[in-house]
Amino acid sequence: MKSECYPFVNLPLPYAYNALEPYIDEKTMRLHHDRHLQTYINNLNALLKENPQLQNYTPDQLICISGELPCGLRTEIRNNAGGVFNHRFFFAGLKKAPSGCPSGAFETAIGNCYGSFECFCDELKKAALSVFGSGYAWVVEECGKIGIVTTPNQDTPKQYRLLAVDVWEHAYYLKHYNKRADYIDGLMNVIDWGIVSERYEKIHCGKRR
Ligand code: MN3
Repeated sequence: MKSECYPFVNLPLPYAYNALEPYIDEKTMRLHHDRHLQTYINNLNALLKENPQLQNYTPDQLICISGELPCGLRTEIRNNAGGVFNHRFFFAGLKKAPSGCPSGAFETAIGNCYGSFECFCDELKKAALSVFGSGYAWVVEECGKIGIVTTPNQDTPKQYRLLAVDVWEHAYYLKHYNKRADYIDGLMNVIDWGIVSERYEKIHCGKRR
């Protein structure tokens, strides 16, 4: 879709800035979306302005081809296309509480891989806490199985992505200071398991990425 390519626009959040209160505060959401994500969009637009051969790629496609780019461009594209894709994916995976439970094939896969939703959530929290410095925890799918992985910086996992959890300090510092665990506990109330279940369902229909 053309609108997903250069020049990139910071699309509005799919909910109000205060929709995730009290778990994620309005001020954090405004800064995170309007400044942090906006900066990645501005940087990516500036990079692609200088590199018109890349202007027809989506952020996700830019991440995929970044490894083939010349050294000087590779890291900048990976960081900024990752910053755009990861933030959009993260925000789209959240909703106003109560945010529901896993359903359908995703619910079954969680049971098969983790025993219970509670055990799965514990593992997700552990992974989010284990990220050293800035990065993300992810729920991914690989070969029919659900997995939990982490990435540093704005890197994006190679597997099929189901959920991103942003653990950069800017995601929580205003409300929780340095207490990432408190942020993660709150975040678990606003994860949109319905959309995560839908993302998993799409794999079963063969519509990958
Ligand atoms: Mn962020």
